[in-house]
Amino acid sequence: MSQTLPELFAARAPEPSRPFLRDTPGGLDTYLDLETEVRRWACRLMAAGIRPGDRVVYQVEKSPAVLTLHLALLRCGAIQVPVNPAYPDREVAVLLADADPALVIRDPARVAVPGAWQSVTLDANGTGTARELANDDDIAMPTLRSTDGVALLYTSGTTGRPKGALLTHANLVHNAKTLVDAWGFTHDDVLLHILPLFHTHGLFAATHCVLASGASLVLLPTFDVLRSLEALPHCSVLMGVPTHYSRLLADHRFNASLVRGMRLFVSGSAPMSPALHAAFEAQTGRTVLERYGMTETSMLASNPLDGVRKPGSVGPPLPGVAVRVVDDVETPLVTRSVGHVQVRGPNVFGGYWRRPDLADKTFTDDGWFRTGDLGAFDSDGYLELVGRSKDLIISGGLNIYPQDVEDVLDALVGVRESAVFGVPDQDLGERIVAVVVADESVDLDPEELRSAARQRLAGYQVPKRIVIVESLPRNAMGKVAKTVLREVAKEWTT
Ligand code: MLC
Ligand code: AMP
Repeated sequence: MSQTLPELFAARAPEPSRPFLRDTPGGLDTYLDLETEVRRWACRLMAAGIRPGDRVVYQVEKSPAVLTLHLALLRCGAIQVPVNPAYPDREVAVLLADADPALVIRDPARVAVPGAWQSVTLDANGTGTARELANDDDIAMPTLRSTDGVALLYTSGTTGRPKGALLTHANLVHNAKTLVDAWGFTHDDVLLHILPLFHTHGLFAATHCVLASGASLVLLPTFDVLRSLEALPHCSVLMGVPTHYSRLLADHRFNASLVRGMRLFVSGSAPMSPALHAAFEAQTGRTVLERYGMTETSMLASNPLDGVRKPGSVGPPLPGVAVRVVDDVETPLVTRSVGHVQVRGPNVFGGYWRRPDLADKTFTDDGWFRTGDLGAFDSDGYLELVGRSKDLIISGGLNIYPQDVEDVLDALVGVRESAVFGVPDQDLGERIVAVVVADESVDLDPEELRSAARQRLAGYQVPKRIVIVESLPRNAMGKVAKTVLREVAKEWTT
């Protein structure tokens, strides 16, 4: 029978006295605390007029209050829109215009919400005007359906037309149940939560595995190597992006003895190099379980909990998820042939918010979702990702769409055109850089361009280096040849 997320979490909730948050201030020590707080917030939100299908945007720093808010919004049937706190107001305004929210919740430190949206504040301590929303403890919670929308996660297009992936209860229930089974979660697990709470990795994969198994978690407000080293001996599972693992490995205290109580390390959101896998094994005596996911699909493939984990591979498709590799005309390919990765299953979203125009590009005629990733299956049915057909940089597990950054650079005074691309980086996997062509007779200063770009982009989107060039290399079609630029960039010293 189809379930909603609140039904799944209720069915899997442990004894109310069981721990929920450990070593984490915020008043959510037990599942009873969590239930009390979630119920209170759900009533507040309903009393404030939030109804099923309403969008509620939150752009707040990571804290236990975000978990409460996430769960309360699920109960109200609202479509939640978590937004990266690093986004500047200009980008937020674009998302707000698209999401058209009934309520916006932001950190009190930020300036007023751009636009005429009903808004309240909430800070990392769980205080703010959101607490002043009228309460009505007797308010009835709405009946939800598994096909209802749960969350809008914006992918690219913050400088152009936004693309919000709309995920349903059915999508996320499938993901949570599948991961709990595949990764062997039980209520004895303690997850060390180091990820942001505005992406599918930290909000859904990590948090929902805990809630759908009655486990507990240590919630760090930001990723911090020292605090992680302190917490790890009290935890059993860690989920991170490769940058987390390379930063932990850089500290010699991250070793076999420290992690002896850990049963599982999961990596995803970006490729983990075989070298990093090997370094991890050499230093800890353990292996990382690498998996593959996407905002639009949640988790797709995973190396096994028990059995062979292959570095450089993301493992077989997860149960219930169909993955195929096809050529340019969408004919399925045989084992070991590299092609476009496509996916189908109950985990796959239905489409982008208010963007029916994208349906044909997003899905094939027979309903397969085009991931934009390139890969091949090996003879054991493990998927190996080898690249991407989409123009995307993944830096420290965060996606940067070059077009978004090029639009900002091109709009700067004195810039004729620009090209943004990623180069290999030891720490971030890929590092964003840009080449810029100046208008005739204009002398551009790269550092001034970076500062100007910073006014309009989130910090992680700002090119780490800008190089002024005479012209951009182009292919026969007139498209900027980024492969040529990547080769040229290899000569750069930093
Ligand atoms: C921060 N900065 C980055 C960056 N993160 N620059 C490039 N790439 C990044 N990923 C910049 C900031 O703008 C700032 O620069 C400086 O680095 C320090 O900021 P910080 O906040 O102190 O960053 P730090 O703690 O070092 O963050 C690194 C990180 C973080 C790896 C912990 O980026 C992170 O949490 N990444 C995980 C992202 C994630 O959860 N992805 C999942 C997506 S879901 P300045 O100049 O502004 O001061 C998905 C699907 C799936 O992909 O499969 O899971
Ligand atoms: P996002 O749009 O933020 O959900 O990012 C999804 C993209 O991250 C995928 O399409 C892949 O390109 C990439 N990705 C996620 N996990 C992995 C992985 N284990 N290896 C390589 N790429 C990955």
